[in-house]
Amino acid sequence: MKKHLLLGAEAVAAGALDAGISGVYAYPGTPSTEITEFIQKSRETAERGIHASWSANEKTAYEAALGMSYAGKRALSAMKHVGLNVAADAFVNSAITGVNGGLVLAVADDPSMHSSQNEQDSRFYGRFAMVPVIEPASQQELYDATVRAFDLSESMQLPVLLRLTTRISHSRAGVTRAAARSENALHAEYAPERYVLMPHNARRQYERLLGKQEMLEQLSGSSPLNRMIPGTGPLGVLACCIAFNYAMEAKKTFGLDISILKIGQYPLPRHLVEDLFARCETVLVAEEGYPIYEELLRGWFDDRKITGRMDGALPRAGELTTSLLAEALGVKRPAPAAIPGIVANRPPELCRGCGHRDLFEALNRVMEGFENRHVFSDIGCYTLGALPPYSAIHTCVDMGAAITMAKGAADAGLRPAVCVIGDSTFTHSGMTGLLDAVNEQTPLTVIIADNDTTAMTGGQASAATGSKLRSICRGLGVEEARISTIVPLKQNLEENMATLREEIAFPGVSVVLAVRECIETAARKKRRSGSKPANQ
Ligand SMILES: Cc1ncc(C[n+]2csc(CCOP(=O)(O)OP(=O)(O)O)c2C)c(N)n1
Repeated sequence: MKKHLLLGAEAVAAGALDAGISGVYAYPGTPSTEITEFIQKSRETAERGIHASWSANEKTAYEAALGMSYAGKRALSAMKHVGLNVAADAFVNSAITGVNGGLVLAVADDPSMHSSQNEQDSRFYGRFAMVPVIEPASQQELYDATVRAFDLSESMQLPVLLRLTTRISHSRAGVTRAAARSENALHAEYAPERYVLMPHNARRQYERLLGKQEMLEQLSGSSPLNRMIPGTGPLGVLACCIAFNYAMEAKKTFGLDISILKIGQYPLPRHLVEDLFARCETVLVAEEGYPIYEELLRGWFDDRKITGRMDGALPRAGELTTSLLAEALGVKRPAPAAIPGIVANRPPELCRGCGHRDLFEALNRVMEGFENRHVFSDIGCYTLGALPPYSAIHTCVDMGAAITMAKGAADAGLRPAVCVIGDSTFTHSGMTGLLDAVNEQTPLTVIIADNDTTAMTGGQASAATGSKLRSICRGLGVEEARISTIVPLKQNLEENMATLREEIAFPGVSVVLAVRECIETAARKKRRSGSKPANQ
């Protein structure tokens, strides 16, 4: 059979296609974006008419996937770890309703925070919702496990959470694909007693969910994702997901006689874990993310037999590596090679020619006129405006928080209250905050940096840009006269400063649309059409 060289994220996408999904519902976010992009570009998506366009945010994505499952078809939802915070209400409650067609939620975590604002561990959500969680350790395993996850979802009538981490999502290996299964027929479920979560239904459904837990543990016990690699020495490793690869590499490289229990499916299969503790005097718990299972095991077994992130054998934060595991297993690590002087630190910066630069230039000059120069902002390429030379924005917490934080600060009396948010972030979760401000006539200026794309994550389509954004703001109740447009270009500096000054002075809600296409997407379009980009 032909092998395909796939990223881990792509292996998940291929598995979902071959499991017969009828749709993927997702919002971009590193390191999960490639799952959806692979499905969007694949031949079968066009041939089968699989739904593959981006959703406005992770909650709308997950709910649409749940709706497709309700209709009897298989659906994949994909997002980054912090996206699951946004989708959490739907996700946790979907464990109570259960599902009809197979529903898999692929979530990519980012330990070490390479491109994220935290390193939260999505396995927590799986445990919290009490659904099966899988975290395969190789690209082939990701493919195979994704296919099986849809069967598991249908047989248990539960959503399945598939967790990836950065290294597994963003590294490539050969994957053999199987023949694709056909899609489910439309068979919408008429079961209001499951899907109408009024208290008497919800209580019964919750009991049903509790009743499935024993079966889920049995299924973990027989899952090919969980297995023992026995040794004869006193040391053992409980290795979750990619930590399994590191443990195997350490065993081989340093000739360690250790037992390794590979864990890739939860709930944790107790009999396999008991077997590991019976074999070994000390067990190193190696998990990327939080020490969730280490903490649990410290309650199950003699605490003194356990080592890991909680006692400092492994660092409490960040990605794991083979050498970190080897050191925790008693191998003396050679001092790391010195970084050659020629390798210089290169902090990230806005692209040369990016419209965000011209926006920040104008905004900084206007803000110089105020004693309070706080500018609330958000997540996107424009977050780089927090760094020199602009240092123009002063907050970035979670998607949408620019508007709501500025509102709260305005309520506290801060003047002026100014915020900058991107087009995709505004439609993701900024719109409701603007409605709050309109309802209370908060003195607030919202600058929407509309570059016609979701640039930060690679240029995916944005849910609303251009005139659509203006209509949304009008629809939310912003006065027409208080919605202005500027084009952030050097030659418009004075004019743009005048507009910003005027809107910031207005004692109510005003919106400034700063509209200029992202130079990267513009260049890509030009390349595709064969001509040289004008702005490069
Ligand atoms: C809840 C959540 N979902 C997804 C992401 C990943 N992400 C970071 S910024 C961003 C959107 C940026 O687009 P936009 O607001 O249009 O700004 P631009 O990068 O185009 O300047 C996304 C999807 C995230 N950080 N948090």
